[in-house]
This record gives sequence, C-alpha cells and structure tokens, in this order.
Amino acid sequence: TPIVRLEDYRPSDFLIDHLELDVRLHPTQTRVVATLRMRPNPEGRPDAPLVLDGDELNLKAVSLDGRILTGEEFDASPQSLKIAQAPRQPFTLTIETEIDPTANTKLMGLYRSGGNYCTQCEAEGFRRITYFLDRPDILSVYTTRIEAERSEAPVLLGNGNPVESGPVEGTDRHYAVWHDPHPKPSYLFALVGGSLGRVGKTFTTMSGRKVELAVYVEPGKEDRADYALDALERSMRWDERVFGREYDLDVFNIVAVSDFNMGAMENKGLNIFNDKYVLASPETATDQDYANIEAIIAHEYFHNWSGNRVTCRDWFQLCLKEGLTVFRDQEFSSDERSRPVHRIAEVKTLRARQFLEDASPLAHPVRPSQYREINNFYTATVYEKGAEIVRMLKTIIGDDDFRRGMDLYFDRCDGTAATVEDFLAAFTDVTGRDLTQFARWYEQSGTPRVAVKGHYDEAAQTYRLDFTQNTPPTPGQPTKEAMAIPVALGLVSHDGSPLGAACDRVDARGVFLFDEPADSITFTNVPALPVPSLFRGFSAPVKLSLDLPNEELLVLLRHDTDSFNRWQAAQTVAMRLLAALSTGAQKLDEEIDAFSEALCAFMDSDALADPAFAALVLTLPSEADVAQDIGKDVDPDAIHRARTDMRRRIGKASSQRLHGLYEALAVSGSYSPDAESAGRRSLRNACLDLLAAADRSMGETLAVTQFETASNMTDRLASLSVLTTLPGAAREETLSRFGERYRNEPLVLDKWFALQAAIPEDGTLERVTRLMEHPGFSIANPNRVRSLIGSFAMLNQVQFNRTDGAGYRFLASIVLRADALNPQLAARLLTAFSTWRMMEGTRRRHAEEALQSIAQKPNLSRDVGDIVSRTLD
Ligand code: B3K
Ligand code: ZN
Repeated sequence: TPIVRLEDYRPSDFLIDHLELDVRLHPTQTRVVATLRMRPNPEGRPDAPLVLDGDELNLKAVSLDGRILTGEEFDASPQSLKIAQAPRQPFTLTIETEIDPTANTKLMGLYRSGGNYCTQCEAEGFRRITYFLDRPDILSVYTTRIEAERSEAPVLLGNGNPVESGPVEGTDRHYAVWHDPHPKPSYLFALVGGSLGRVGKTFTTMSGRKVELAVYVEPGKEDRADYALDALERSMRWDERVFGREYDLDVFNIVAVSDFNMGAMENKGLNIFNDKYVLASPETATDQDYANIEAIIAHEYFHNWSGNRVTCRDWFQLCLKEGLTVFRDQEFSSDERSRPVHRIAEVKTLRARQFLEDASPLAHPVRPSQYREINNFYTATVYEKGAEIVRMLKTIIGDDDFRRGMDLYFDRCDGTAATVEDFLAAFTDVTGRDLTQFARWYEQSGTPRVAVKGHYDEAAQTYRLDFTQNTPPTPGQPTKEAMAIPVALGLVSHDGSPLGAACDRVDARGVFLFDEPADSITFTNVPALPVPSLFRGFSAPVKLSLDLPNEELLVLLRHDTDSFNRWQAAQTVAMRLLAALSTGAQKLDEEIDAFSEALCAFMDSDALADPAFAALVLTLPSEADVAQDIGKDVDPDAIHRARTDMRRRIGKASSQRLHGLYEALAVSGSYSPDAESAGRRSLRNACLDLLAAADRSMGETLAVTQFETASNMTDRLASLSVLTTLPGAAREETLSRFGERYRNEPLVLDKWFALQAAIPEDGTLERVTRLMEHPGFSIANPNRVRSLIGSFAMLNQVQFNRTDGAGYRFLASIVLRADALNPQLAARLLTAFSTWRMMEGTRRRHAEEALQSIAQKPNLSRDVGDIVSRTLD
C-alpha cells in the first residue's frame, strides 16, 4: 500500500464551493445525488485532471453543467472518478451513486445501527457516500435533502439548520432539508434517519441568541439522556466563559447509536455518539461512565471551534484539533470536578496508553510525517500527548498570554484549514518568544527521560539540582535532540514548614525551563537538606528518575503542597517495591512495612478530607504499569503475584482503618453522580478491595452484601469486581445473577463481559470463548468486542500473555474474523500485541508466531496490514 507523506502535500487542483446532496434512504439501495459547484483552484496546477475519491461506490450517472457525460468523457471505478478535461472556469458536476447501508459492516460512510441510518465520515468515509475531493482542506457549504419511508425513519437530521420538511406527495415517504452556512470539510458531514426519542432544551448564548439543544436516543430511553443534555449545556457555558467561544447555529443535535467505532464524532451541528457515552441512569451507569459522558460531550462540543471552525489542512495535522480539544475537555472536567484528582486520572491514562505506545514498535510523533492508513493514527500519542504539548505551552507562557494566543489563533484561522505552524505562530506573535525548539515536541517521538540529582551544601546553605535529559530511539528516529521541558518545582522541608529558598532560574510561576542536554540550578538560603518536588502537576510528559530514598519520597506524600506529587510519591515507592518483588528481590519486608505505615498515617490525616484523592493514593500501580516500568523480559505471572502480595500486606497492616473508612463512607439516600459523592464511593470501594486482599472470606462476605444492597451501578459493579478476584461459588453465583438481571441491557452486559475477561486465572480464555456464544454478544458490534475481547487482551496481563501462547493465538484468530467485517475494530484489537517485545523469551516467541500468522494472510485490510507490519518491524 502506498505511503502518504507530509512533505508531499500540495493544494487541491479544484475547489468545491457548494455541495447539494439529495439522499433517498433505502435499506439496501440508497440513492445519492450530489451536485458539486466547482472551480479550478488558483493555487493548483493549471491543467490537472479532476480526480474525485470514492470507496466501494456504484456510479449511476454523471453530468457536467447539465449534460450527461458519455463513457469516453470520464473514467470511473469504485475508488475514483476521473475527468481528464475538466473546465477551466466554474462548473457544476452532478453525480448519482447507489449505496447499500445494510451491507456496510465497516461502520464508515452511511450504515445502519439498530434499524436507524447514520453516518461516520472522519477520516475518509465521505467517499463511501459520493465521489468527492475527500480531504480536509476542501471547505464547502452543504445543503442536504434527506428522504425516507416515514414509518422507517420518522426523524431526519442533517448538519446545520433545518430549512423545510414535509411529505413526498402520493407516497409513504417524507423529506427534510438542512442547510449548513459554515463551509466545512467533508469529514464533518453527517445525516441520521430513524425512529428516535428526544430530550431537549433552549440555550441562550452569551450574545443572546437562542439555540435548540437536543439529544436523540432509542425510544424509551429518554430519561437516560438528561445527564448528557446537562453536560452539553455546561460545556457551552464554559467555552463562552473560559475561551470566549460562542455557538454558531440555531440547533445543536446529538444522536446516540449503538454501533460505533469510537467514542463520538463532532459533525457540524449533528454530533453522533456511541450510546455508551450518552446513556446513563444510576441503575445502569457507574460514576466513571458519568464522568466519561461529561468529558466526551464536552470534547465533541469544543470541536465546534477547535476542529470545525478551524480545521486541519491535512491529516498529519490531526493533533491540531485533537490534542487541543483534549486539552480543552481536560480543563473543563478539572473546573467541573476536582482539578488535582482529574490531573492524576489524566496522567494515569497518559502513562498507561501513551508512554506504552512511545515505548513500542508503534511509536510515532504527535505530528507523524507519514502514514499508510490514517485511521491508525487516532492514537494516545496524537490525542493525549498532543494535549500535554498544549498544556506545556500554557505552563511556559502563562495563563494570560495563553488566552491571548488562543484568541489570536481562533480569529486568524477561523474558516480555514490550518497547520501546527499556524497554531504556534499565534503564540509566537503574542509573546515574541521563539518556539522553534518547543516545536520538537510535535516532531520527535519517544518519552524523554529526565534524571535529577540533588546536592546540599550545608556550609553555603545552598541546594543544587543537576538535570540531564535524553530521549530513547524510536522507529525512524535513531538520534534525538534536547527538548524544551518545563519543570514546575519546589523544595519541601522534612517537617513541612515553609522554606525561604530562592533560585533565579525558576520563574514567578515556579517553573524552570530545562532545554539543554544537561543543566544545573542552585537554590540559595536553604537552612537544611530539603526534598525536591519535581514536575509538580506533571508539568511535562517525561519519565523522571530521581535518586531519592523511599523515606524522603514519603516526606512528599505527607507534606508537599502539590497534590499531584503527593500521589506521585506514593506511586513511585509502590512501583519500586512492585518492580523489585516481581524481579525476584527478597527481604523487602522492612520497606513494605514502612510504606504501609505511611499509608496508614495518610489515611488518618487525609482520607475523609478528600476521599477521591485518597482512593487514588491507596490504589497500587496496575500490573501493566509495572510491566512497563520493568520494560524487558517481563514475567506477568511474577508481577501478578507481587501485586497481590502487596495488596494483601497493605490490607492486613491497615485493616482496622480500612474497616473504619468502609463504615464511615457508607451513604444512604439517593444516588448523585457529582464528583464529591463519586469520590466517597471510590474510596469506599478501594477499601473493600484491600480488605478482600487481606482476608478472603471477610472480603467475600462484604462484597456479597454490598452487591445485594447496592442502590446504584457503581457500588454493585465494584463489589462484583472485588468478587472476581476471589474464585469460588459466591463469585460464580453473583456473576450469573448479574448477567440474568441485565440480560436486556447491552451496555451493562459489556461491564459483565469485561470483568470476566479480566479474571487473572487459568480458565478465563475458555470463559471468554464461552461468552462469545452468549446471546448478548456480537462480533459485529464494537462495544461488545472491545468489552469481551479487548478487556481480555488489554487488561488481563496473565491470561493474554499465557506461557503456552493460547492467549495470543486466540486474539490473532479474532483479529482475522473481525477484519473481514470491520478493519478499524480489528486494527485496534491488534494493538494489544504492541508490548510483545518486552516479554520474556517464551512468550515473545509465541507472540511473534501469532503476529506472523496474521501477517501471512492474504487480503488483510490496510488497517490491519499496517499495524501488523509495524508491530513486527
Ligand atoms: N474526531 C473523532 C474521531 C474520528 C476517528 C476516525 N477514525 C472523535 C473525536 O476525537 O472527537
Ligand atoms: Zn476529538
């Protein structure tokens, strides 16, 4: 397959100013008539042919300025439509295609989900609807007429504002016309036709315009859409207040569908969502689900400015909209909830997914320079590391200049398809700073490692920190240059009393910009040996190695003013212990006891003051985190044993306290998903987990009781999750009651599939195979597949990485089955193999064989072909 390169970008030879679409929906023979008002691009080549993109299209007719073209005048295939002699002045091209939405299992283009019609066009799905210049720098005004059988699709939605609707006389059909006045790229096109329930409200924007907001869901589930609608309203208000961004159409519609390849899609004025990120009720959704819904509703709404009004020139610039929009949704959630708690959650995800990717054969820059399949670049690197870059920029230039730069960027680039350079130029222009070195964050892949050593000079009362940095080689990038790394830092005294230390290399915001391979900074006026608190708030996406003994790190847990680093200190100590235990270290009893004691002291002083934060402190790094930390010759069984043992020992050492907290945190009264209540539940459930690790039979009793008395899904699922760690009859019985109770609730069954797939015991693979026969499972539905198969491959370290290779062979067979239906889904599953080189030899050999068995198959999709070959490289 051809490689697409950033350096080969050139402007389109033609432009499309306006597109009129007439879509007559039919289950298997949908007719699309596209009328394109086009002209040559003054910036294009003067005598280039017109080549429109297609994908599995069936052309019925094509005419130019009203004249039907004969076979000699064009060249059509399912993949393209070429007109060698296109006019040199404005012209109108009319194209009729026929498509089959029912046969569309790729869930790209126009497809059906639960009987409804919907679309997904990003990145290159519009070409599955009609021939087009399907690239993000072609901005057009769209008018869409949708027609359907009234009984089949009473609701017809399009981008922009509704213009007219009515019956098609003499038939059972009806139609609706939508007009979107804002020129947009084709990837933001959407339409929906179906039978849907609606909740809505009116929103008044900051300049006083009225907008009709609506969320459409499966009829009968309207009461589960209220939280999403509320999150939308809060997002709109927040973007006005924090970024000065106002909404720009008369309506904003969100539609939930049950078959969807990712989380959601920001189509102009018509967001389409995976129903998992819309539907919520206390009985069916967890606190985490509520938080995800809030974040994703916000994310897609924020795209209206960062993505839609200012879009991407080409797909290499994907981080321009995604990294920025993730940053914006993170800030929103931080403002709506607890900032430090949210920051910790962000960093946990970043490390678990992006650091993992950066350390794998799939590592790539935030702005890649080449791709074979763009769908494979909607990654943690583009999204999460992309957001970290925006955050670092803000840390370096400060809040006020950041806001001024954002305003300039939005004003200057509004209505254009922009680049990362345009984004950075706005900040250079408002600050006068040279951001050339900073821009390396977009180009250079891999996670920088920063090593720091402290030196205290008692006589001089100074404290010096020596910094070095290096970034390991990654595919295509053997050598690296120094990065501009903002280090937010401070010094902490052993008893927590304030220090009057000063350092002229640290700015007023407490930030040192570390931008050389090595550098040293010196604090003066330091009366006693301090503990350095580095990368406060995780000020840069780097791996820190800090040469400090555990007891000094634990000073930070107790006394740091930065919550993130309090949590980080506990994690670092836990990680050291887990990694040492997993790789055979003996005699760690004293260290483990000291750590348990520090946690006990922390529980006494802090747990009830901030339960959400305490829950994070009490949760040990995951098995996958430990594997990543060890990095080579990984034995997942040893890690599992080490973590189980640590949980048991911490649980035993603190069981009185855990009990006390478990009782104290019991809540009566009705469920509320707010962050504070959720925090109490998360701490209570973290306590339950440790209690069960310490005393199996007591844990089982508590968990079963909690399961039976739970008033909400968060507590019910948490108790079931604890039970999955305790093999026996109680677990099996509770699992089967849960499965029975929710057999008609697909999104709840997903949780049930996921929990079982993650059971770290022999027999789980057989359980997963059995569950694939469950009536609630379907290989065609991405949510089901990700819950059952994805959880097994990504969350079950010991069973996926079985020493006999059966876990790998199983995943390989599912990837091949899924690939025939839905390549994007298959390629995502396949990324579970990206850790294979870290494993010890036996596992590594089995993994390589499984990967080879995929690579050797003929007719792989481009998606799977690309991932498998890069993973093996
Ligand atoms: N922009 C979409 C992702 C599209 C993925 C296409 N393979 C959702 C989002 O990031 O907001
Ligand atoms: Zn996005």
